[in-house]
Amino acid sequence: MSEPLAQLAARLRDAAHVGILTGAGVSAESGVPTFRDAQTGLWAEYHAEDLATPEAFARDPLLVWRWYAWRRELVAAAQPNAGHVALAGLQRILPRLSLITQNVDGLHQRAGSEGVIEFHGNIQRTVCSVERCEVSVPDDTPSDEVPCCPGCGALLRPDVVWFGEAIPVEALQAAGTAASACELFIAIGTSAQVHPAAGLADLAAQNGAMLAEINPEATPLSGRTDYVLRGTSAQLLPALLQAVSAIKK
Ligand code: BV8
Repeated sequence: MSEPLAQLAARLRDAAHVGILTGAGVSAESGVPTFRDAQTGLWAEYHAEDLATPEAFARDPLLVWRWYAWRRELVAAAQPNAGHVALAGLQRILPRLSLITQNVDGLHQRAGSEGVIEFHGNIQRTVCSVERCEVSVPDDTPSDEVPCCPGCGALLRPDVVWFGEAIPVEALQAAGTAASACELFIAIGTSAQVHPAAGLADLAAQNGAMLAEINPEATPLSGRTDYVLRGTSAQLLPALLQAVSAIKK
């Protein structure tokens, strides 16, 4: 076991409240491409940041709708990986673990994590683009049409936060409360470039929390962390769970 992993495990075991922020890297080993990965196939010519915006949807709703339909299928076929499962295991043995995710794939919930704070929404939910109420997509929706809200007739859209859109108030408040109250905040699989999610680590530190990062690569957060575990979440999180479980309180 590496020294930093043993130290982080000991810190986890002693913490009354742990805050976790996950990013696309945690779902990478489930086959869900990260935002920094190049898109594949027919989406290769597009950048995610250019499609995940209200302007893109207004300009070409069918293109954006099809991109999300492709991602929904990819996510539905994906399975939680060992990293997702280990995080659910840590939540079960620690006094309090608040999980904030930037991911919209629902894999943490499918792995058994509870009370997941979906900071950027969830791709499996579809809402009216005007009323924002959840709507189920009619099965007989033609593939060359964006379905419309049965209530008001407006276009339907994925229940995710696009660039330039505000984080849902409940998620923003819950994440802010957790980050401010935790003693240890761990950023896992995130490039720490998307705000305001990336600011949660600083909020935690300003309130006295120790910071840790689990990522194969350095990020803008790395220099401000107390613990750094360089590697993938599917390898390091099970090892961390095992190390924490081995420490008798
Ligand atoms: C807002 C849902 C205001 C959609 C997403 C301050 C400074 C700079 C910019 C801004 C700022 N404030 C606001 C902005 C603008 C913008 C922003 O941050 N832009 C960035 C690009 C500079 N932010 C916004 O627009 C936000 N809204 O601020 O609104 C407002 C307020 C009031 C009223 C109106 C408006 C909204 C941002 C949310 C955007 N939506 N997702 C969808 O998914 O389609 S964000 C999207 O990006 C995903 O959620 C994804 O999670 C995220 C990308 O970040 P990461 O998760 O970190 O993923 P990434 O690919 O970047 O990195 C992967 C990491 O994993 C890497 O580090 C890699 O090394 C690592 N990794 C790889 N493999 C593994 C691994 N780690 C572990 N294990 C592995 N195996």
